[in-house]
Amino acid sequence: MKRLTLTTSAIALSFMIAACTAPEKADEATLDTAESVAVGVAEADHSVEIAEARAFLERAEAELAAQSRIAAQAYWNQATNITPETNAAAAAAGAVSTKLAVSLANESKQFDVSVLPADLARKMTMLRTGITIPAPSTPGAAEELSQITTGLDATYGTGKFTYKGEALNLDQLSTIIETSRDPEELKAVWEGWRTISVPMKDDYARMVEIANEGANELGFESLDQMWLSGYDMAPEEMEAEVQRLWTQVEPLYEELHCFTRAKLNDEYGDDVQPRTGPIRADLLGNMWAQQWSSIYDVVKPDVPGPSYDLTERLQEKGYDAIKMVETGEAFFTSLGLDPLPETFWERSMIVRPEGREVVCHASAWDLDDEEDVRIKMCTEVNSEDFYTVHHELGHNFYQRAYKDQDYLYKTGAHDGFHEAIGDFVGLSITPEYLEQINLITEEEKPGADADTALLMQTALDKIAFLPFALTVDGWRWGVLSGETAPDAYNTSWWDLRLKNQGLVPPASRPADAFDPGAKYHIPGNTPYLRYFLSYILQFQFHKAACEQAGWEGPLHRCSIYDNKEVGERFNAMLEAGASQPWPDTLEEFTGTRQMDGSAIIEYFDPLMLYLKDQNATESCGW
Ligand code: X8Z
Ligand code: ZN
Repeated sequence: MKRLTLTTSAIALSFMIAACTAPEKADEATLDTAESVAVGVAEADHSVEIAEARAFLERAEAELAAQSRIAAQAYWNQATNITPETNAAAAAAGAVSTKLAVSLANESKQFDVSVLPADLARKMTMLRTGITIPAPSTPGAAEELSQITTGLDATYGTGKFTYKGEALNLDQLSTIIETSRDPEELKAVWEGWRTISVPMKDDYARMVEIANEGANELGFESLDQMWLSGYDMAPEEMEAEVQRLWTQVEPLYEELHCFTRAKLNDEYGDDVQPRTGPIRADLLGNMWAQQWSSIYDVVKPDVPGPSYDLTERLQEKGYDAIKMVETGEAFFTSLGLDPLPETFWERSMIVRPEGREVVCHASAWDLDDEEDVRIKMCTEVNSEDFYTVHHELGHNFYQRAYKDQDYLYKTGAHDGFHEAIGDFVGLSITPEYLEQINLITEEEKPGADADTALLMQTALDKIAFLPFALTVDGWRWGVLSGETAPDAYNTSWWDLRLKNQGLVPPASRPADAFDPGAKYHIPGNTPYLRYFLSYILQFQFHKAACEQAGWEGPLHRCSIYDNKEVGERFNAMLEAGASQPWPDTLEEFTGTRQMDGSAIIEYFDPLMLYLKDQNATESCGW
């Protein structure tokens, strides 16, 4: 996560949670008397170093906080108005930020963390691991890197493809992918959007080169290792954790893939979508096939479902973008959190402005690390954006909650927590809740017989997403570690798309294609593992919160709306920020210290039974 915005991490500092090696404080260890005396002497010997470390960190935090405000404003100006001038200003601010972060990280090397008290050691480690795209201290490197990252961002943000004589932006092209059921049209638009990233490839490769020099200088073998160091454990342990979590949910994805493929085969026939093997990526209702709920009409199980459609309902009830955000805010305040500050409403960009280019990909911002929180979205009145509003507000409420922490602790317990907060709230948008806020009537509230249909809608987004998230950072780890050379960028992408998601492109890809660049977080340099973790964690939070609320029914029917007791514990989790190792924070809210896929499995259990039954005659897998 970038320090300054949550979702565009290209240029700036990203002080994520401290890594693996933060040692225990000596005085916390269990020691016999003789050793205690020895340690006492040793501690006394280190008092000067400890005092110096404390002074250094105070200065570092003050300098970073000041630069962060300057850079945040420059990035905001660029993202909400892309011009050569704002690009240049953002690039300049980014270079200053990177140089400051790198120089402080290098300075921190003089301190031996093993003799420091835990909180100082933790902050030192955060300084060393928290830069998303580091530059080496070679003259000119930070400037070159910043130029590249700002340029990549702008290329993505202004990307257009001319279809049927009209230059269409990503929103317009996405609408076609979501709504068209004409395979020729889908293929044309899908391929068309991927023309915008062809020119990114050389810059991307150069960026990887410079950033790896930066990572080396900070003591990491390569940048992927540095990214994986932000989780209070060794990078290899974290990779094993991810694999463990994926193993828990993979069987459910395979059933969903199998069922979806059969429905697509029914819809389009063998020539377009065969009944066995991988799925054609352009048929899944999303530009990147990351969430599939837009093709619910095609995948719909043959069971009773809810009689209303949330998008239609929002439109019929006269919702506009502001009302959607107000409704999201009202959920958080129903839990006892304070309303958003007035400046949120004055300064946020909630709809796409006319007459200027903006980065439309939704993001949440914290411009002063105090009260100046904002969102930037091109909100449309539909169900998808209703959820996205809750997602973004989750970031803002988190930022506001930890504002009194020290600068380096003003971030999520880990980046997956930050992404999970708003989505966790979104899991409480149940039929019961929709009735409470008058979007549906009592009579329209679906009964238990609609559970399979409701769960299918959710699974098309939440379960389909998991292997996509693994693909994005699986690809990036290969690239950043040097295992994947530039000439293999695109083939490696499709190898992983096939392996993890069981997807293929609609036709073979051109030799110059750079398909990863057509997904925001690649040119935007936002690490993606956070979303995988979030999709696991949000169900863990939901289950824990429902237990706190005394809920006894199925998890997918539980809503914590208006529950102040849950809200209090929720707020405590948010206020902690990154001030302690994330397992402590997780334990305080959920009672467990490990991330765990069993809550998401339990949530979808009735659907899993249905899918297995339906797939019994299919030949699943790819
Ligand atoms: O980028 C986002 C958020 C902002 S942090 C809108 N998400 C990922 C994506 O769109 O790819 C949320 C889900 C995954
Ligand atoms: Zn987010």
